Amino acid sequence: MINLEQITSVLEAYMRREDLPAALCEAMKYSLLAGGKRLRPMLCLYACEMVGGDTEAALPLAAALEMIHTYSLIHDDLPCMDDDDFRRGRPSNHKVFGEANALLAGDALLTYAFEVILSEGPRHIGKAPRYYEAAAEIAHGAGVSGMVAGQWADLANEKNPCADAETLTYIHARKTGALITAAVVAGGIAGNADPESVGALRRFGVHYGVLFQITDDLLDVLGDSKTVGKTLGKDAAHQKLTYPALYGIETAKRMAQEEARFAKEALRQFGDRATWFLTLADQTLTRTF
Ligand code: GRG
Repeated sequence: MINLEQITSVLEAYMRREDLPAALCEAMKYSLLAGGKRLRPMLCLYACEMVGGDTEAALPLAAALEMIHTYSLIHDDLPCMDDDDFRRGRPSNHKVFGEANALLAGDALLTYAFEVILSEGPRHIGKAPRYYEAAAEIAHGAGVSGMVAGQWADLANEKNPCADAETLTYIHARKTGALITAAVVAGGIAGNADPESVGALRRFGVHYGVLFQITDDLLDVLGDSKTVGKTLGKDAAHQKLTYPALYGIETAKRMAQEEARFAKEALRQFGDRATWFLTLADQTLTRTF
């Protein structure tokens, strides 16, 4: 059974190691264990299960995905980036621990993610023979061709009056979509999926990533900050290039519906086994957090 509590208890276990420096560990745990939807670990574990893999072997990959995602949120909230005081329903990491410590807590989560993946590999390679291929997919999604490139382009295009639809797609396919796609694909590869199934999972990830971003942009305009757990209205304040800003709210909503349809179609070959993903796509359209 894959659920939020299971993922949180795996994360807690990884953070319970006695040899980790206590104060740094506190700053890491403050954000990692603060809540959050655990979307990326869920995508990874459900993809592994859907293709008939052993989800136990994918657990370190799933935990690492959440650590990487959490580091990106901590860094994104820093004054030199998106400058946000509120995240996951509580003050941002740097508001509690200071900027330098928040930067280091993020660095520590990013590197610890790969320490977890690599040190757990030998234990799981028997059940997940392509475990390291899945790990490479995560590194690719998180790094220089993925999330970091997207964040770079996002910052570079703030207040850019010439930024267009192509730039918007470039930014969000990487900043948000790359780690989401990596989560789904890594789960499939850890489950030893055949190339056709990996291709289907990748298509789902790409479309679901766009869907997730459009709804994130819409929440920033239409959502309730208490329910979302972060400051809203910031995209407009920073003159960010977003789907509602470029296309208007109604068109952005229609685009989200279309992306949900493409995402669901991508998984047609899995039939009923894709139910969790199909439900997720539908629920994302009306999400409130
Ligand atoms: C600092 C390299 C670097 C990247 C930052 C994650 C990110 C890239 C920016 C955050 C800005 C943002 C709101 C992006 C939209 C999509 C997104 C990643 C939302 C947050 O993810 P959720 O909704 O958060 O899954 P929880 O807290 O539920 O895990």
